[in-house]
Amino acid sequence: MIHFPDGFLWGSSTSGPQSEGRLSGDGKGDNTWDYWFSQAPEKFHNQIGPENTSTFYTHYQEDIDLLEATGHTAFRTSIQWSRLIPDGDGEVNPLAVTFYRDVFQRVKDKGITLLVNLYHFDLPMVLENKGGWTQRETVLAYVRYAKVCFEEFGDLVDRWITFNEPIVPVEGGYLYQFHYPAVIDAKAAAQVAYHTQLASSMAVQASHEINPDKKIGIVLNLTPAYPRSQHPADVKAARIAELFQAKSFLDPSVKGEYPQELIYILKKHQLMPTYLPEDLEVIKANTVDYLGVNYYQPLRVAAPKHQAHPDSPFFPEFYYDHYEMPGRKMNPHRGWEIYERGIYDIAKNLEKEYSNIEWILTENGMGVEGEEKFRQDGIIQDDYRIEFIKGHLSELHKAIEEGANCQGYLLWTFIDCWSWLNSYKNRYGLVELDLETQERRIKKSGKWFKALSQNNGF
Ligand code: BGP
Repeated sequence: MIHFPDGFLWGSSTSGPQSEGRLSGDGKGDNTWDYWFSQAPEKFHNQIGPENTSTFYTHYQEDIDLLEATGHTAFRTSIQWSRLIPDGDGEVNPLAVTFYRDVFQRVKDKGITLLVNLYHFDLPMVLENKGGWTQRETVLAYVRYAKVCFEEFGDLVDRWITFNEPIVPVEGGYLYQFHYPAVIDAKAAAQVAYHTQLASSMAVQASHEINPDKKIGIVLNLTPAYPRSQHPADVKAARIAELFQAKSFLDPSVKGEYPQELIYILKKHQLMPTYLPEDLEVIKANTVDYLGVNYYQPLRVAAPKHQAHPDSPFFPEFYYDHYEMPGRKMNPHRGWEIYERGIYDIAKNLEKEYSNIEWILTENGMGVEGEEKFRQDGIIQDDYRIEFIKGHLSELHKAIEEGANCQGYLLWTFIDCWSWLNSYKNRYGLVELDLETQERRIKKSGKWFKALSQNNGF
């Protein structure tokens, strides 16, 4: 039996835009996903858009009962900026305040630790139309929004989160075209990344002023970049991939400064963002109290085979190729590698290089396409998910025994939810969602997870 430390948190993560859905008269404004879907529904799997997410807005009372039924001692969701302040920087929507207060109160009444994220890829469209995160005005609007959240909900939230995986909208929106505005513009990408970091640091500052007793962190998708071999060229490729993928937010968020080598590369390619010297003081002085770590799959890279064409737009892949390791273990239902040891390596890296900062594993999970084929006697028999969780928990446990400062494990996700361009393609939940009827049914993993939580191990 593997036992976790007393008080270790067990639960799951979801987000507002992926679970709430929209109801006529709810006062929510459009965010970039609402707009993009209205313009290009064909980009979204089965043309299911953000309006039809898992109806948490109307089912939350029942869903919070399911948190208890699946053994949650912690739950993470996000506030939708476009619900609270529909145009991003104007009036507060009173219906949103009532909704979130009721949700948070009910979670608290069950004795569940509540983690609330302020931003999960969802920019109000009015701000996007003014240039979005390329503009400093968006930073200021975000900080105002964050302060409204701290003031309206600070009494109910246990831990705040400034952003979820901030590198993803940078890559998706400005390099690889899977988030709006889906352009290819590395200079804008660097500016957006910088403004997001500044917004996060300023929100940390505001939170510490308004709710000094509350911890605030940032959620990063961290994976070490594993080199193909120990050849110096492969090792260099991995070091640079990690600068872009992880250290671009990890270092300023935890250490208060950017890695010199990243600055050097950005300067070399004329990609340095515009900034004010005093911003760097703000970033330096307002590091996070804890980290959320999302981990699904490792990043494996090799030295690039080819040199970039001088006229090609800049991509981080000028410095590395993605690499598929022969014999890797796969989740064939999602097309992602499974590498449990990644958790241990992340934990060791945070322990050694980031002063053993407190952290929570805020996302880890197994997406499965066509999961209904695993239904037997009315229940999804997701033994593969149980094995996936156990494998990762074993590595996490080993790291904790050796001194890692991890305080909890949150699975992605609670109830199958909508996921950006993938919509409902990949199912991740402990609870199955019937898209036709909106009925919720606990999967085998949901029952197992309750036992895991009750036993504080397996
Ligand atoms: C994470 C995001 C989540 C969720 C998850 C699964 O990176 O934080 O919002 O989408 O990935 O992704 P997918 O459904 O594409 O497999």
